[in-house]
This record gives sequence, C-alpha cells and structure tokens, in this order.
Amino acid sequence: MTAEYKVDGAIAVITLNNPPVNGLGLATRQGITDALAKANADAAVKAIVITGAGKAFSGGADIKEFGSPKAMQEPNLLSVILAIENSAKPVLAAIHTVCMGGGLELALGCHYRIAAPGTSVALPEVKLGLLPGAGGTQRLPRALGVEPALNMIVSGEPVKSEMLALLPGQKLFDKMAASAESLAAEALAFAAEVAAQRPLPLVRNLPCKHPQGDAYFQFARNMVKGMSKNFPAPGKCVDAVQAATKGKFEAGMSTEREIFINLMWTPESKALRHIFLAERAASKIPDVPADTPQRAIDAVAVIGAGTMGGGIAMNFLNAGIPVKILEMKQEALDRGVATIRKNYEAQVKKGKLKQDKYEQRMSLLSTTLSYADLKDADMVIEAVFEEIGVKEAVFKELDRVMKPGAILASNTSTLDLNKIASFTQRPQDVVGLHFFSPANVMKLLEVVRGAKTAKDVMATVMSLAKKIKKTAVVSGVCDGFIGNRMIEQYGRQGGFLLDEGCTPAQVDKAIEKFGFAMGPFRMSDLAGNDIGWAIRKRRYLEKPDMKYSKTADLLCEKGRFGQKTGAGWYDYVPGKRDAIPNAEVVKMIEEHRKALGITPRKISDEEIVQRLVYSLVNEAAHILEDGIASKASDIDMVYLMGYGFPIYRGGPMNYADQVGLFNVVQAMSRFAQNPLDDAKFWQPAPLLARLAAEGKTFN
Ligand code: T1G
Repeated sequence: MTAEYKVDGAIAVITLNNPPVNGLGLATRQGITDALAKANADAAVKAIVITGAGKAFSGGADIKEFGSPKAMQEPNLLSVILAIENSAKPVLAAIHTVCMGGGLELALGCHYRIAAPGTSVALPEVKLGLLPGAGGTQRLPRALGVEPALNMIVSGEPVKSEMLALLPGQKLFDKMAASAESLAAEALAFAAEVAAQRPLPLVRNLPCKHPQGDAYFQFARNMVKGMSKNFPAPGKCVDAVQAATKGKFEAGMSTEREIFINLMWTPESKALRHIFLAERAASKIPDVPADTPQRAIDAVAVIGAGTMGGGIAMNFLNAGIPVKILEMKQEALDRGVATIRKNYEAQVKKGKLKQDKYEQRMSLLSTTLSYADLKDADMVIEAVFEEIGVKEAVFKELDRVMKPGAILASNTSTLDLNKIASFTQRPQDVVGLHFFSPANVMKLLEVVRGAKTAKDVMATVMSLAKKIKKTAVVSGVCDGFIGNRMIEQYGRQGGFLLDEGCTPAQVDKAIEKFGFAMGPFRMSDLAGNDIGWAIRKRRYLEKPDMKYSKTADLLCEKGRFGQKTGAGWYDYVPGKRDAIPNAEVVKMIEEHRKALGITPRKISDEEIVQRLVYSLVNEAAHILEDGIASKASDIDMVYLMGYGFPIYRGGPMNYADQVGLFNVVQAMSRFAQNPLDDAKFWQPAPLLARLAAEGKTFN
C-alpha cells in the first residue's frame, strides 16, 4: 500500500509510503482518495492527518510517470487536492524532511498544516522546465504572500520550514512542531484541537494582492528574463502568479493549468526532466548491485601538486576528507599548496567561503616528499605527467608502499588504464578517475573501469564521487574514454569546415548560437592548442590513414598555442578573454586551401551545427556498441557536465532523439557525399542505423 490508513482514537492518519520520496504516483493518489472517503464515512473519525513515511513528506509528483498516461489518469493531483478541500472533516498535513512540488501543493489543499523544523520546502518544478501544476501558483501566494511565493516558484530553491514560519502574516504553517520526532504526536493533538472547528479554512479563500500590482509583475518579468535565456518556464511562473492576484481562484487555476500543459510538451522541459533522471541513473552500474559493500575512504593521497593535483585535492578537502600531497621537490609542493590557498582565499574574498571553513580545509592538507608517508591512505590518485613511463614508475612505487585494499586511481585522460594497472600486482584495486580541468570546479568525473577493476572499488568510487559533488559517469577503457573520444570527431569536423571555406569565428558563432558555451576554436585556445597537437602527433602516428585538416598543426608551428601565448586561432589582450579574430590566421587558412586546390564555398550555420553535433552522436553510437558507455543518458551527462553542451537541449543523444534519428542519418548520408569530408566516418554506426530504421530513440 503506498498510502496507509489507520485510526488513532478519533483521528484518522493517512501515511504516504511510496519510497524513495513518496512520489505522488497514481497508486498513491488513489490511496489518498480512498482513505479520505473511508475517514469521512467513519463516524468515529473527527479529523484526518496526512503525513509521509521515511525520508520525506513527499518529493512531489512522480517524475518517472511523466509522459505516460498514468500522470494525468484520475484521480490526478488536482482531484486529490479538491477531495481534501471538500472533506467534511478537517484534514491536517504533518510535514517533515522534504515537502516539494506536488507534495507542497497537496499540503496547501489541507485545512491546516503543522511542520517540523528543518523541513526543506520547495516548488522546484521550474527546474524541470515546468511550473507548479496542482495549484501551487495560486495557493502559495495566498498562504505566503505574493513576493516570497514568486521567489520560491521562480527559483525552485528549497527554504527551511522555520524560515517560512517567520514570514509576517504567513498562513502556510498553522503550527511548528518542536521537532521531527514530536511531529506525529503534536499533529494528533492539533487535529483533536481543531476537530470541531467550522467553517474549515481553505487557502483558496485567502486574499491575494500585491500593492504595486502590474508594475511589480513587470519588474519581476524583466528580472526573470535576464536569468532564463532559452528557458520559457520562469517567465510563465510570473504570468501564473500574476493571474492569482487577479481575484477569481478558478480563473487563476485554469491559467496555471493551460501554462503547465504547454510547458510539459516543450523540448526544454523534456530535456530538463531527462537530465534529472539521467544524472541519477549515471550512478547505477548494471552489474554492480546497489548494496555492494564499499571500502572506507577516510584519508586520500594525491601524487602531483600541479594544476590537476591541486584541484583534485581541493575536492576532498571540501568534503572534509584529509589529503596528503606528494611531490618530488619541495618547491613544487610549496607552489601547489600556495595555489590551493590562493583559490580558497579568492572564494573567501567573494564571500563564497567562510574564513573558518577555509582554515578547517587547509588543516586537512598535508604534504610529503616520501612515498613511505602514503602507506595509511585509503586511496591514492596520481595526477602526474601524461606519459606512460612516468605512470609506470609511479604505480610501481605505489604498489610497493600502499596498504592492501587501498584504491590506486589514475587521473589519466588519454593513456590505457589496463596498461597502468598491469604495472601493479593488484589490478583489481586500480581505477581511472578522470577529472576535468579545473578539477575543483568541473562537475564531471569519468570513472574508468579497468578490465580487472573490482566491483567494490567501483561502488566505492561512485559513492565517493557523490560525496565530492561530482557527476560520475562510468567509462570503459578506450582512447579518450567517452568525452575525448567524441571530441576528436567534433574537432576533425571543425578542421574540415575551415578547409572547405569557413573561418574559425564563423564555426564558433554558429555552434555558440546553437547553445554551446564555446565553439571548438575558442575552446581549443582556452585548453591550449599544443595539447591537441601532442595528441594528434601520437594518435595519427597510430592511424596514418586518418584524414584530418592540417590547419591546427600549421597554427601550432607558428607557436600560436592560444590564450596562454596570447595568440591562437584568435588574438587575446592580456587579462581579457575576448577572442579577437586574426587576419593572419584567416590568411593562413586561405593559403592552405589554395595549396590543397580547394575552392572555398559558403557553408550554412545549419550545416556547421549538424556536422559538429552529429559527429558527436555517431561516435557516441559506436561508444555504446563497444560497451564503453552502458547507456545513452550517460553520454548526455558527459557532454552536458564536461563539454558545455546546452542544458536546454538535454545532451547530444537527447537532442538527436528530438531531431529524429532518421533525420540524423539522412543528414549524415549527405555529408558522406562531400569529397573533402570523411565519407567512412559518416557511415552511421550500426546501432544508429538500426534505431533510425526502426523509428526508435537512444534514450
Ligand atoms: N518523482 C520520482 N522520483 C523521485 C522524485 C520525484 N519527484 N524525487 C526524487 N526521486 C527519486 C530519484 O530519482 C532517486 O531515485 C531517488 O528518488 C533519490 O533521489 C504537479 C508536476 C526529493 C530533494 O522536482 O529534488 O510535483 O535514482 O538522489 O538527494 O506541480 O530527489 O534512487 O531510483 O535526488 O535525498 C517536483 C525532485 C516534481 C523534486 C531528494 N518535485 N527531487 O534528494 O535523493 S514535479 C521535484 C529532488 C511536480 C506538480 C509537479 C530530490 C529530493 P533512484 P535523490 P536526495
């Protein structure tokens, strides 16, 4: 039963019990209305309490039901709330821990509300590209006041119950319980107290006005427009709350309903809902049970105090885990610690970090020049120079000194993890933790599973990733894992586009208009063109027949490595990030074209975007076939969290699904006709061809 019913004296208690967060799925909604009818039919029952079992009152409508007929099937949430309001006996919501979305809307339909302190209260629908669709935009302004309600609805952020209870004139909470533990007893007492009170108070009957009226909402609309580029929902939240101030409750409800249904079908909302589930699905590994025992990680060691080592160390310090950093020379250690200190001090200066927190984190950091000092660490992460010989020396040393059961992790981004594991006697303890620079900022973490990596090591690092607030995605072992293997094809297309007639600025502008944070050339200037140059030299030695544009090599031969040399594809003024097109570079590209005998052609933005994005999709389909990634949504998470793919498009695979895989394959067959492109690459991966032919999707 997902809505349990019991009578305690003269009080009926309905307990939502739909783990993990009492999502208001169809069965739960049905359970509530059945229990309400039962309580109203039982003369011995004088009042009714609704509460939630486990770690939530309710996390809202069941997101997993969206898009299925169940979501709208009667009794839908509106009907359940109406049944509560129309109950002849008083209905109280006893709220604790989490009360969000439809859960809060359900509570707002009750006649009374008692909350435990510390409850996270929110209407987070806007984060799913929606707005509250069961009266939240009409009742919360009446219960809390227009401005605090609008702030909550537009931000979607949780507010603690005790803070809301302090708002002057608020009618959200009639009572605050002393604690979560005493909530049940206090709710029963409160129910007995109001059992005979009539008329039953209804939030819908409360007044709803704003002194500045339309002027306020115009101000709110302008504010929201600035922060919600590409997302329609926040602006619609303002419209719905404004409708609440126009008087008639029912009219406001129909405005909310119309907007809600329209938003439900927008690509932006589908993308955000996909991301919500994809982020959580990424932490699940098909063949590693959720209850796999984990190794305790109470102390971490990091090898290398460079940019990556320092950034990696900060993640663990931020999570309260002590870190010991090892370097070869004292001055390298001093430099690394100074950089960590500088990063924290910058956060303290911006008010993002309290001084005492900063000092506490620094107190968890220690350094050493000797491997012997690492023997008590539960996990070690090496972030040394990206060269297999160096990795071999480090892992042989780690194998010698680390205690049995310690996890040996490599931050390698391009080398073979299985080879690295073979340098030790304990390949089952070796795993890849590919952080993205800057490691203390980027949320993405590729967890590279070696052929012999133990399942409990995988379970441990996935759970640790959550603790250090990373979105972890499991990758198998291949050149470039998931993200960098895909970006190679994306970069190749960028080069071909230059050879065929584009300038770097034209390519960047087209894909930035599509929504990428940075186009391929600005991004390469930021990362350093010499990085790609070194990888190309190594990679194309192994694949001499691989076709690619030589323009990037010509650029590097001129020493134009990007922002770090003040010049790359673009010029840069010291201290500024603006990418200034450079005529010399354009001329270099033109001359290169001439040398190839290519007559430049005008290439549309649409073709630029399709070739860049579909090159990601096709390579991703191969990655899925090769078992390097276990699900398409994992690949979306990699590109959203690590490569600036626009959130409102939900990732390359979600975007391809929305375009239609048949259309993607059609476009690819056109690109394959282009003699200057790589016809072989544009043969659709068998998985992609099959899904397209069957009219199916990746996700
Ligand atoms: N529906 C279905 N499953 C949900 C869920 C929900 N609303 N919320 C969480 N889960 C699952 C989640 O997928 C994961 O499942 C597990 O619970 C733990 O989640 C009409 C239409 C509640 C603060 O947007 O913010 O109401 O991966 O890892 O860190 O107006 O989950 O274990 O299988 O996040 O403790 C509005 C979204 C819905 C709340 C708990 N509600 N959830 O955080 O656990 S739309 C939301 C959260 C709506 C009405 C509209 C958080 C949490 P699994 P978790 P957590």
